[in-house]
Amino acid sequence: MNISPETIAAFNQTLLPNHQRQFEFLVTQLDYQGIDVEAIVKQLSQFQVTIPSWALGTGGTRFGRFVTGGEPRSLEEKIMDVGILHQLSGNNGAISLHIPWDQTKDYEAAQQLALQYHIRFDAINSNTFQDQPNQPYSYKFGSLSHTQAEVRKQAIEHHIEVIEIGKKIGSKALSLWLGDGSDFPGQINFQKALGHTQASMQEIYHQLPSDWQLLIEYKPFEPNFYSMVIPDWGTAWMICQSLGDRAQVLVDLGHHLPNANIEQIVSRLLGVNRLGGFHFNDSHYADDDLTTGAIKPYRLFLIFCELINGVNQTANFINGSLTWMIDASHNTKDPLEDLLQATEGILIAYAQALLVDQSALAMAQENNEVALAQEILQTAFRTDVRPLVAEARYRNQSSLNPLRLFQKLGVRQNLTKIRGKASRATGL
Ligand SMILES: [Mn+2]
Repeated sequence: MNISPETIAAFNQTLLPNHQRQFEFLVTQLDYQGIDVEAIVKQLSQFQVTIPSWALGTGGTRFGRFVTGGEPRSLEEKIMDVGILHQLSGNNGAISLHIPWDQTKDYEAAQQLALQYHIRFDAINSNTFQDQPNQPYSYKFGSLSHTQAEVRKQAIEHHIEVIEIGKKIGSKALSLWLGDGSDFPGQINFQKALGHTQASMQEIYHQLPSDWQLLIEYKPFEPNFYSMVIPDWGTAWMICQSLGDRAQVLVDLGHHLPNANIEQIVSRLLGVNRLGGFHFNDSHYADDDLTTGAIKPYRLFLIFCELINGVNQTANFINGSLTWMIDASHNTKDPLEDLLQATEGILIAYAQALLVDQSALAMAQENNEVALAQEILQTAFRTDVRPLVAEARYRNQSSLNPLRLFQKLGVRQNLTKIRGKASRATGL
């Protein structure tokens, strides 16, 4: 399925008069504040958020899974779905694969198909948190951290295989989240488990092509409920330090204990040049994987403020090496509608952060003007920037309102007709 530029243009025509009124009103306000609107719109139109292959189907919970209908049945159909998202939004020009879920016989053909949709392959993900059929050793008691050398060896070899697949499709990063840990006190030796993990990662790191990054993702609990081998950014950073410059920490918004100050973590990692990537989602309790911006939009905005502030001093984060990906999965919403909403939420937070008067904020901080500093941030956050985001999409020849067009065209109904009601995306 394809959404043609003509279809998008015709739809945009119907929304254009109203959009233009809103955009011009906002430009007048922002001009008055001395903000360079053109520069912001350009940054928004260039910003690309990667879609993970596993978010294209219903995620489910440990209690069950409700089908959506028309879920992608193969890697090719997953690429097509990301293609649809990118045609609508103009901000989803990359897909992140997960091995073995996305294994295919013909990676060349997958690459060709992605090219047709103007999609590139972002970081590739490994999986040692579940056993695969015919696998000699089980990961029930860990993988890279396992007490037995043969299990660790199997897990290391899996990662090397993932790198080989990544090379075929043009990925430039291996993303590693380790489910290893323990459920009960005394079950594992903390020092030994970390030592094994570090040694295993060293072997993987040595196999990494010179222009690749190793992204290490931390998580405080789940699937293990007493301890995780890499529970926090400090441990991930420690491992990165022992590996080398191309090992970087990946921050997943849902991978923190309640009320953690994630923006400060982002700032710390940027400060030591170890922030490698980001997984966007939102949560109320733990790793809820809800739509980005649906629960705590102010926190998302504050994170973007730190990103802009920190990266300005080191590198340009849009064209730089940071990986941006949505990592969400749930049971109730249409996955594609959810991803469009998440992309919008991310772009809104980014746009708001771009409005912050950085020099005024720095001065307020230097002078300890607490109320003023807060006011500067809140003024930006409370601006309705949706016309800026829509304008960026319009200039990309994408839809002024992606979600509405998705629904109007009956995309899900069409996909269900082609793929069937009970089709199931490969994954968990
Ligand atoms: Mn993640």
